[in-house]
Amino acid sequence: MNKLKKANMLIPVFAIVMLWLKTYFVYKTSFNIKIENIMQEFILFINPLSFILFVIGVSLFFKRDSLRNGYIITVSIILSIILYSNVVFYRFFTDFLTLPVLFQTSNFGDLKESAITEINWYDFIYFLDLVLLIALMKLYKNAEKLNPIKKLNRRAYFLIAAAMLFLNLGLAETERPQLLTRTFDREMLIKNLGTYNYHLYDVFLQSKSSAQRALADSSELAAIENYIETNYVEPNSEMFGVAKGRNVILVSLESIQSFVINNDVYGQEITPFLNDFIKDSYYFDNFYHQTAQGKTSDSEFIVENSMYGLSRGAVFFTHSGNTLNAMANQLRDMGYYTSAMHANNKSFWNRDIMYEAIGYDYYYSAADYEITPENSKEPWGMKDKYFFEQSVEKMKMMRQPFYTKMITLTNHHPFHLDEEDKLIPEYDSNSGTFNRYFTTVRYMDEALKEFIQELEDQGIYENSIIVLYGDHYGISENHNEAMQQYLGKEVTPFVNADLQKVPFIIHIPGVTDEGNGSVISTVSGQIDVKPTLLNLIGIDTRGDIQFGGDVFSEEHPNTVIFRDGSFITQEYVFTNNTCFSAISGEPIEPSLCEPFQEKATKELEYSDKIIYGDLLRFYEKRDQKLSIQ
Ligand code: GP9
Ligand code: MN
Repeated sequence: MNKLKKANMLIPVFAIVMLWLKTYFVYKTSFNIKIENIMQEFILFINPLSFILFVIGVSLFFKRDSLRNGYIITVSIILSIILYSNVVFYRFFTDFLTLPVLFQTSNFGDLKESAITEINWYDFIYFLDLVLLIALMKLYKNAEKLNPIKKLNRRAYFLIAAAMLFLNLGLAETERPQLLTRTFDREMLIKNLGTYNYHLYDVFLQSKSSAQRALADSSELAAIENYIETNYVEPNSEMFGVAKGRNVILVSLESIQSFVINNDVYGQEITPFLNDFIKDSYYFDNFYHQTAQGKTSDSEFIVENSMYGLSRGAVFFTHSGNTLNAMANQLRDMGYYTSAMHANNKSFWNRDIMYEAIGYDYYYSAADYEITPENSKEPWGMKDKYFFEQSVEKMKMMRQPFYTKMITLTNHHPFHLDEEDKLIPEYDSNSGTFNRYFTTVRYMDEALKEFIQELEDQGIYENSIIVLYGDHYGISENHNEAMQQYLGKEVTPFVNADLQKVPFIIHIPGVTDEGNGSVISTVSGQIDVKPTLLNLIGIDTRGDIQFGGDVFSEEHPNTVIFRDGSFITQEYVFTNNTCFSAISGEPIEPSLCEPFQEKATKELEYSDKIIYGDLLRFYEKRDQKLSIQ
């Protein structure tokens, strides 16, 4: 009898303890969670418990052993899979999963190869406890008749579970006030709430955003319009309209970071073409990517709309039905033929759907390119050189003026290249990813050189402006050790913020070429691209819903805000919840950063409000002041 009773609770208790300890083990070994004091460590330790207690606690209601065990093992498997998916995701993105990302199923095929490189043979240890659990269940199989748990005991159990939850929330609130209202930083949530509660919270957020659209009305736009008008950046009058009537060729450069510019690997230039090209262009050397989980698609959204992406998931997926007033929409209204060119499946990042809203007349996707085994390299398919070559052929047929947004692909993780395409040696460090990165960047640089030449040969170059920007980082913090070796200095949070710089290059034939370019060091980001380019074309953006400003303007605020609420100004770098001096790189008095923190929070909230409420459907389009003819 006594043995039976013990077995009664043994299995649920074992499952609880194993899941709990495993989760904590994963926190400590697979995620890089910054712990500042003993209290934070304690919160981290207890935070998986409340959720596990609740869900395993449900098993106390079962009357039959087999049912109860079936339930416990199912829950354990599901939680283990969630945990492990986070581990794999984190290895690649240094981030945690969110519900919208999980539903990006059409990406899964293409991402598979990338993900596989992040799976290790020893990962079975993440599931070892399940084997023990099953063994234990087998061992006590004979105890078929369960002593039903007394109501009182069950109550006591759930009371403990609830107490655990409130203890956790209470401690988290003292450690991090307003945790749930300011959800820009996923790491903070995981650290304080625990991974399972966080996922639950994520489900809640997702439902909330669906409700938000239904409830939004036009009055919400007024305050935002006010804010935008107050922060409006007047164009630089000398630059306004400089590229009027020209074709706009905007190229998104995959995974390129600014540290490769004018840099070398064992004495060999990484980007010899770009190093020359920037002398013939406006080159912005303090320009940052502002993407989050939506990676390339976030950069596209930000660049096209001068609005922020979302803090969770990709707006391309979560809000592809929204009304937008994108750069492509506006150029199309001005008589431009607009298109996007990218030799990948059209549904990747839900582009085929989202591009309709952005306003491209046509999307030249994989189906429009001649892709053969000879001109492609798995997993990402068509190599940049061929992509550019075939794209120019298409451009020749386009009605002018045209606007086209091209997206390169070869310089994508895992950075694989055919032998004949390797123009410089790999770097030598403990990270293969990091070592290969330089060779694919070098390949992309060569492809760009041929592309510009081709544009000249085909007579498209003269009447166009060519704009290049990096979409997001290529080297995540997982490769810090290798990065440290390469840079010859420690990758502190401050240095890491600096590494988020990506190139932004505006090349205007007849204006910037023949050595007439210049380096512009305004602190800026992808959010500034739309107003900057539209002003060059001669389109006034006053009255547009936008959060960026013309980078050529004296009035530009010299600030960039990131999706997690961190920011960089000329004087300060606020990252990792620490205020640094931008000059010395040393931590400084937090209060110095506070006014900007408020501005950053407000701006991100406004941008989110527009997206969640689909507020641009209420936006009255102004008459365009200029017509291109
Ligand atoms: C896929 C390409 C890469 O089409 O844009 O996407 P990423 O993984 O960089 O977001
Ligand atoms: Mn990308």
